[in-house]
Amino acid sequence: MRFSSFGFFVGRETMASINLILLLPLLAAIVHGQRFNSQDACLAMLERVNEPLFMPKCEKGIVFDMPAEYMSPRYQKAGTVLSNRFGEGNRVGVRIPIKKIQMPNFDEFMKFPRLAQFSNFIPMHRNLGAKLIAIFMEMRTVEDFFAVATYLRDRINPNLFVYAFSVAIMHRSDTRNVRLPPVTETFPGKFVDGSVFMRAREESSVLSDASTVNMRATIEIPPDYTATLLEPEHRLAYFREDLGINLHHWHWHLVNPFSGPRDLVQKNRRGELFYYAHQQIIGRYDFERLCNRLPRAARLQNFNEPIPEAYFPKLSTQIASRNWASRPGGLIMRDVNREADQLRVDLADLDRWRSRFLEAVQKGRVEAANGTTINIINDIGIDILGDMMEPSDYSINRPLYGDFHNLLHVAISLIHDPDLRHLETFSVVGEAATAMRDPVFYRIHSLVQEMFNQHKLTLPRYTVEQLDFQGVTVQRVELSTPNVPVNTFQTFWQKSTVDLSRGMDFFPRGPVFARFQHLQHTDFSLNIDVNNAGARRQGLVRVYLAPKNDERNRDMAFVEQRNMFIEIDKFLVDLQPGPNKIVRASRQSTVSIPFDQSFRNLEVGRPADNASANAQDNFNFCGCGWPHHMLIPKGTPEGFPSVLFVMVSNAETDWNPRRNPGSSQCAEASAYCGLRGELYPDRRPMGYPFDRLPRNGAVTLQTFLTGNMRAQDVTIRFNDRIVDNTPNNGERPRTTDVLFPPLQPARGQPARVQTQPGGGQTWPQGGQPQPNWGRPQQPPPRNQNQNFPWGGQSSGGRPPTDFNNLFGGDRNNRGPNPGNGRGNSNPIWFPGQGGNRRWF
Ligand code: CUO
Repeated sequence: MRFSSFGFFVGRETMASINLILLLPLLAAIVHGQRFNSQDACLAMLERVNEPLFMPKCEKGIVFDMPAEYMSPRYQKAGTVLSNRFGEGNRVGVRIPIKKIQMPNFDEFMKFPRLAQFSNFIPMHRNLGAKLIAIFMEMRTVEDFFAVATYLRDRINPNLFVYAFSVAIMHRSDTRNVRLPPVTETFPGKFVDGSVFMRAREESSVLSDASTVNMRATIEIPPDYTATLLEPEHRLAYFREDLGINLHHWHWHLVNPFSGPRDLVQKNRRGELFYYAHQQIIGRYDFERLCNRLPRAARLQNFNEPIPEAYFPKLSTQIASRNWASRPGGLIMRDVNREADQLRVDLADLDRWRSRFLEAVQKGRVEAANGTTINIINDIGIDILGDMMEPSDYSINRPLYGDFHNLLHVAISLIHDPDLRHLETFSVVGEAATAMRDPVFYRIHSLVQEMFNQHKLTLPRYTVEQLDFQGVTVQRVELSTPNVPVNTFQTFWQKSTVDLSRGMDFFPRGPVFARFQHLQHTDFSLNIDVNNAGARRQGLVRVYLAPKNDERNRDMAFVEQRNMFIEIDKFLVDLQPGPNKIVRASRQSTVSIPFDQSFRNLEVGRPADNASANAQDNFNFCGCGWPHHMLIPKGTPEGFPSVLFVMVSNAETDWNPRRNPGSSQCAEASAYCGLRGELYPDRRPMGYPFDRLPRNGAVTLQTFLTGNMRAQDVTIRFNDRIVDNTPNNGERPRTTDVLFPPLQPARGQPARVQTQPGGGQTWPQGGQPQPNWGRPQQPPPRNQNQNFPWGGQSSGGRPPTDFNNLFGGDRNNRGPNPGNGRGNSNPIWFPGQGGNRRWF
């Protein structure tokens, strides 16, 4: 379906009129002294989604100059009057012209109730979302796109609108540099205690004018508002309810929608990324559980047994002013049959789909929809299984393998009202933005991981030759954190403040600050000594962390421990012949994004429209990474024994150079999210080298190590204190930027490498001095920089605008390799699996 703008319906003989019509928006812009600004328009669209669009939005007072018929029928008369009246006062700072185009019939979307909750896990909702995304994506120009969005925004369900609009903003070539506000701002009700709104309303109405607005108190969100420690699962609330973690999960699913236009869904290794991102979530959660003296999460095995985990979210839906449903312990899933959502889920179907998945894994091949079978005992198998499990639109055979993971979310989320007799909607586990709050999420995904793991057990084990990097030896790994003994991580609580006013649709306006507590760790750096017996070359450094002991406080068996390694960092180094000393700062991690990137106020400090492409790129970073404050598990006050693993591999064979080395905006947190418009950087299977069973004889981590690896015992020491970064000079912060100074050096910088011709030099007592954030100490030479996918020289150009090339194209493309006839001669495919690497 493609909709033409109004002008294109006019005949050829009226070209002059066409030109005039096409110029109208521009003329309107000139009249108002503004030009169309997608970032302003996006922010205004997503502010106060329950409030009509003709009202001024954002601090700037943005008003859309739109045709009267775009306003919702309820306000068409009043809207025009009001909109003009706003213009008479000071409230309008920016007018955004909206083009008049011919609107198609949107009845299908309007039938979906405006006050309903929207869940992508429900097929009917998902189809609506996919259709709306397709409409947004197909609009020819950014003005047409915003015309349709403006028309729909006050007519259709706000949750549906925000989802499809956000996906389109991220993926359209003409808006991909537009930064979305975090969903915590658009729908704060999905993230913070419902009582915050009542208190916010009171503060806003009492302290409403210019002389008192700055006296509004910051609203404290206590860390223990969903339960008490009588409930053992509540020990993990700081993880499950963390704003950054839930934002990450929301963002991940926005970047990787499982339904929609083909090029948008079928990204490079998408199914495998679904596997890996969630495998890491479970690994991290289990790590935290062990730190809190709780056993690892048990997978949900029997769909007919009571679920002991309870969850009472205490969140308000905001849109309908209802509470999200709670789930007392001991409820049992039942078949779901809800006509209004066109939804039927039989538990027997879930059982059947699970059996078919496991049968395919056992046989080592899956059956495609056309009846052919496809071998999955190879590197691509996990990608096929990921799409099949979720499933995405590109499940190999949806009728046979079903809708397992999505409908398992749905069945549990409707456990309290499976047949709609109480008119209740789904609970938090039914939506990506809220699912990770509920303990049952981890039971669902532990089951999913176990099913994937069954497949990984069938794969050939890595041999020493495959793992080793000839001539490269990791001689020493040392973790240094200021003011604590070497090889110790230090964690503590921190309080941070966010402004929720964008999502508060009540008057009077003004800031609404909420302060919450979250885990944090002290900055650390890794010091790695590597000896290179060969010529100068590039190495790829993988850094993982795992617990040492199991629930019984005994050494964890390596076959289990390999599932517990969480990725901390991955980066390239330039290895000179002889000894090399590598220093890597924690803030450079390519797993995480800094806190202030998740929550930054997009109206403050944004580069001017005519700023350089680089300045805009650096502002418009990708928000998908793991939150940096949750990079290191909590540990224990006495010190939680863990092991830090470092492996240096051959970058020539393991790394995909970037296609667009100058487009830095999403480069920083590739590990769980991939890179926009690029191949997944690491050519090895995700989770390598721990994704498969260790070779025979490698029964411990120590015996698994080859010369290019090293394991270092470390301790995670939790300091039970709260650091409040709120300035105490009487002025409250306007944004979290104030609380978190800008992070430097740029996260695209490679690790600092020092070569020590004489060798043998040790680090000064107490570890490395803290890095100088203000200035990279040893930038790589210019010519060498070009080889670093992490940043390198900017091309100075804009990101590619060809939508078809976004996200790296087809699943098979892992970059150049000889085995599949797609590229150069880098031997990334393992000799043990045969030379002919045909996947199908
Ligand atoms: Cu992210 Cu089940 O896929 O929540």
